[in-house]
Amino acid sequence: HGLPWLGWHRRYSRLMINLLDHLAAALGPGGVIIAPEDIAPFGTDWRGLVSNMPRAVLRPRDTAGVAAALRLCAAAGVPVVPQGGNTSMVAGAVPSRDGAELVLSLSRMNAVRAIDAAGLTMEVEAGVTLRAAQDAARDAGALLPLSIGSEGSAQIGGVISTNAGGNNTLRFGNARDLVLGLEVVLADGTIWNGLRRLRKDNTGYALRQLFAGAEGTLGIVTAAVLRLARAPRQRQTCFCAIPSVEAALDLFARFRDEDEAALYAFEYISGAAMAVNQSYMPDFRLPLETASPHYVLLELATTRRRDPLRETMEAVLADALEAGVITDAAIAESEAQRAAFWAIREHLSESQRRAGASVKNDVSVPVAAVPSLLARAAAMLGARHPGARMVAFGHIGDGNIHLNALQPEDGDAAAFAARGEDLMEDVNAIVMELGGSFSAEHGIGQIKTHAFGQLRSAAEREIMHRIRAALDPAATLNPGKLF
Ligand code: 2HG
Ligand code: ZN
Repeated sequence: HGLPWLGWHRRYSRLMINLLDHLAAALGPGGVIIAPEDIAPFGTDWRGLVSNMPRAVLRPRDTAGVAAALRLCAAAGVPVVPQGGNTSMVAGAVPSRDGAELVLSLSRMNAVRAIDAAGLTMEVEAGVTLRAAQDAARDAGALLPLSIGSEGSAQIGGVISTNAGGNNTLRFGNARDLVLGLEVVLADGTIWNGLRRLRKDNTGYALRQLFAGAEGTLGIVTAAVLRLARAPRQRQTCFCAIPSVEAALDLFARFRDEDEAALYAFEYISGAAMAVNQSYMPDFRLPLETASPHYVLLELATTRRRDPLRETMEAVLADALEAGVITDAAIAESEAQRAAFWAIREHLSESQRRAGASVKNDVSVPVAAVPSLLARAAAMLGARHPGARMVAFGHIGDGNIHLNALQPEDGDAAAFAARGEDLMEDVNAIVMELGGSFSAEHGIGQIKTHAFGQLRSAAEREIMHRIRAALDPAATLNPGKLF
């Protein structure tokens, strides 16, 4: 067995050629890609912040293939970067050094292995996209209650490894809360099959929780058993104009007070974020008569057959309107309209990407502190980063705001980006004072490592280092991330 490309790549050392030859033999046809034009997309992150080409891309078809690949790479001491849909907001799934690492793509492991609609679980492979998993659950009459803007591309392995959050965290928790069982391959090729589908399994360390959110630094997730929910029988979705951030929290409290279990999503969009959308979203149409300084998109849902959900929605809105907590509202009258409301929310990230360079601050604070966070951040930006536009939106019901700063209009993108680290530090100082987190749902990747080193205690980092050293002593799994 020999590789046809042997000889055309002088940059490959003898060791690397040997390794790639063994990997090609282990992974079979299509299992190793090295042509520069084919590997290029695997080296650049979604935001275009980092571009480091891998030496090669590995595409195993099954768990045994992942194990074989990691065994060979460990023996050669070559680092491996696991990659799913490559939608990380913190460059967590691309190499940290140019030309020195291998990317291991989970894309070919894309089987939905089993769905238990009565037991409300599903077993999926790591390369299944979140949307494909949602669709499979829905076809079986259930709900996979995790929804994020990138769900069409994001894959289950990455969703779990980064403990993704999104729009239904409020009601169902983060990705880790949906993980009942996991299958993981360690750096040395050891396979841990923990694909149990039990609601109760109290047998020592919760290993599945250790790997969730570990950003691929402890092992590669190859399959998972996810907890499902019953499919809602009714939904009511509403777009509201609100006069202030305080009013958004007032509205949140009203809905929670009325029917907490029915509150599936409660999202905030600032007027500035909406304006960016208006400029960059194709076919943008505001669902309300007039523009507002703030908006909320909220969704109620219920599995109950006889539940006056629409009446609940209308009654709470009427009271809120009367109290001046909202100034306008539109309730979706069809599935198409509901989709249109959500499209506006889910396009914010893409619109902002098109608008130029930005510094993303995915932060959280106790929910009651959100108004103070936004006010203090706006004042700080005005004083210390004049021209930077604050484009805030996010999961306000969780206290998680994407407090993003966009480069000045007609400003210089490179000059703005050069001050990005300072801006992030200034925002994080406010966040820490309010008892918050500098990364609420996007993780650390290679963009927030500096903040992680500065803002987490020595003890906390030391615990993580020791866990990492125990499972991956040579630190060959996703190097340059987290630490
Ligand atoms: C969202 O909530 C994502 O849309 C992306 O977490 C946030 O682009 C962002 O900053
Ligand atoms: Zn988000």
